[in-house]
Amino acid sequence: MAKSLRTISLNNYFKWLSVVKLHHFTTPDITLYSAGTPNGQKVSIALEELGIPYKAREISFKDNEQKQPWFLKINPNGRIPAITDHSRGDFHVFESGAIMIYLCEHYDPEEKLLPKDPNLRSQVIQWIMFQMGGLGPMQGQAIHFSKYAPEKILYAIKRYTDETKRLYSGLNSALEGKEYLVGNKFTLADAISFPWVREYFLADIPSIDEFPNLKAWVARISERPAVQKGLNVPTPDIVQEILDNPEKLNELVKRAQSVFKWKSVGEK
Ligand SMILES: N[C@@H](CCC(=O)N[C@@H](CS)C(=O)NCC(=O)O)C(=O)O
Repeated sequence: MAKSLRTISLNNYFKWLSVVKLHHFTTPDITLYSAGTPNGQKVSIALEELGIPYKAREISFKDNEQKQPWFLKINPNGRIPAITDHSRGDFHVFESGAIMIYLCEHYDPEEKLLPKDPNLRSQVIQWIMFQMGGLGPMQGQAIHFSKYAPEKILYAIKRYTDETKRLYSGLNSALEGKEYLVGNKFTLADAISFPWVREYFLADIPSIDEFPNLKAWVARISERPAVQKGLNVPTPDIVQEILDNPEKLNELVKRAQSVFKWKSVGEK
């Protein structure tokens, strides 16, 4: 590992000490391997919301670091995010949803993000599965075909964009009369889908005005201080840069295209 680790959470370290005293836990020592994408941001948002001390290690897609042998030992799937929990014998976890559940199982004694009540817990896990099996893969394809594919395949763009909007409408209905998806408080259910929905415009969806509950939910979550911190790990948040300066969209898409060099999905 040539790059140095960046310690980003001294505040979390002190916050955590009080939790340790109260619940007799050991202090966590976690490395997060990530890049500035929604799948990585979900995990840094969870870490920040839980107030867990951690170090972030940026994985360079430009150098294809995610496919290097040392990283494949941590995540055989060769993708970010992943974590290593040094406080539990260098235990590795990959797949963002699995990481978020792991963090709560070990480091959420106050049930901040994952309730213990079986019904509420089931509801949170249902939204985790919805995101991991539906929203992430579908919106990911919508973004790929509308922004990064070397040729414009209208059928593929429409198929994945329509499916993403269908998934948004499910979220919008679930949010009717509610501020958060489960149990009237922010949980993993919200943390996992939020970084994807907020970048709807990358998926050829010009606005989410037709989903007013979802739009208000995005605005509400964006204001959470821990969420803002998590979005800027391990690099400054590009989506916010585009939201602030929409004319930067093309420039940033070009930058991403050059990083992936037209890499197709599933390619090694
Ligand atoms: N299901 C995985 C998806 C991870 C994923 O697709 N990560 C992307 C960035 S968002 C990645 O590492 N891409 C690099 C590559 O495909 O080589 C998860 O949720 O952790």
